[in-house]
Amino acid sequence: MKPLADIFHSAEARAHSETDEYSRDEVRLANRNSGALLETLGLDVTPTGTHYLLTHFDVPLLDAGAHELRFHGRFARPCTLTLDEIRAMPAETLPVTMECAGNGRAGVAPRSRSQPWIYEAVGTSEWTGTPLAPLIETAGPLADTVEISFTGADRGFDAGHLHAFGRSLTLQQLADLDVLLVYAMNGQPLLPQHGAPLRIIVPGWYGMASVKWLTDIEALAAPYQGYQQVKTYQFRDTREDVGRPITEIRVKSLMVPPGVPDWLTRARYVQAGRVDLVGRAWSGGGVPVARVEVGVGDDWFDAELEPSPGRYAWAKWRFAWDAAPGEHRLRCRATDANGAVQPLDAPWDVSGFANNAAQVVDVLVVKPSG
Ligand SMILES: Nc1nc2c(c(=O)[nH]1)N[C@H]1C(S)=C(S)[C@@H](COP(=O)(O)O)O[C@H]1N2
Ligand SMILES: [Mo]
Repeated sequence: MKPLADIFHSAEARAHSETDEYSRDEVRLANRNSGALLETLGLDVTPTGTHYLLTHFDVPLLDAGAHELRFHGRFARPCTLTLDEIRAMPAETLPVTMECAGNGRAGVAPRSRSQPWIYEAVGTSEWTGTPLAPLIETAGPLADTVEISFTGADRGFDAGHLHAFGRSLTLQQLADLDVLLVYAMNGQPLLPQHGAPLRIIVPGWYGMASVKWLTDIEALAAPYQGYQQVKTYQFRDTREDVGRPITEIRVKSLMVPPGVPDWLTRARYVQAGRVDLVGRAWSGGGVPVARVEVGVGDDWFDAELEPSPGRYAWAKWRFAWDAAPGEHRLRCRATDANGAVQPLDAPWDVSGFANNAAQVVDVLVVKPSG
């Protein structure tokens, strides 16, 4: 192991990995940040216990009874709200599909050493809370305010920088996005790992914007410089690239892997005949999905698409596959209403962000026995 001083004081970029072998550090991260079970893609709402998790540092265990949310900085009326006061405000429940910007990272080569998601960092929950915009308006950002920052109670190091997890949104983004200040997930108080007692949900954006364990909302007269805003969540072509901020979710789809799996490889074993393939498709920024296609080898077929249960929630699709005996590579790809289509190969990014390449499921189809 490296000397500890090197870990905490070095701003050196993490080395890429060219191999299919995962380091102990990546396996430990994968154990902490579990992903959704793909078989739950048949459901509108992901069961809370299988919703993916992405926590950079340690989960802070906060006391809901004593929790306070502070509005400070360039506000005309700075204030502090308790959870009871927030719960007494007009409540809204919104189904929102959230996806981690790192989802698909393991499919981008060479691989950035980080949480090695394959497909599973996505899920849909019914989030309950109060709309954030009216609260910001009540606090009254002064005329020189350009951004509002959101800070969580968790802190730690990344590349030698000690920081609290925080993000910001411009006033224009706050006006355009339906941001919710959330205290419940699927009708239950937030679990510790999902941000209890209070978080925000930024619908249509990748998950990093939805700050958990929220303690501070600050009005800023200059753009926010928090590490997770300016350093981590940026698209970069090269390590030297200054980067472009990651915002809306890219169009994507996934299927429930059919048949039964092999324990270790998850390859699928399916009986020949009609196989009902089902899955979900979503896009960012409230843009609806227009089309889903299923690939069987090199042939593509249109799937049947159901209306989505909400502007920011994924839509169900289904396709009846007439499975002939043999080995098949199944894929699915979605197109959104703006005409954006999922690529077949992973888009390049230094940190492996926003890989929305079509899912691949390898299937062995056998003649029905008996
Ligand atoms: N305070 C805080 N908020 C956070 C994070 C974090 O590490 N700390 N992770 C972010 C990222 S990268 C994602 S993808 C989502 C994941 O939310 P979940 O764990 O509830 O699924 O939370 C976001 N909010
Ligand atoms: Mo994430």
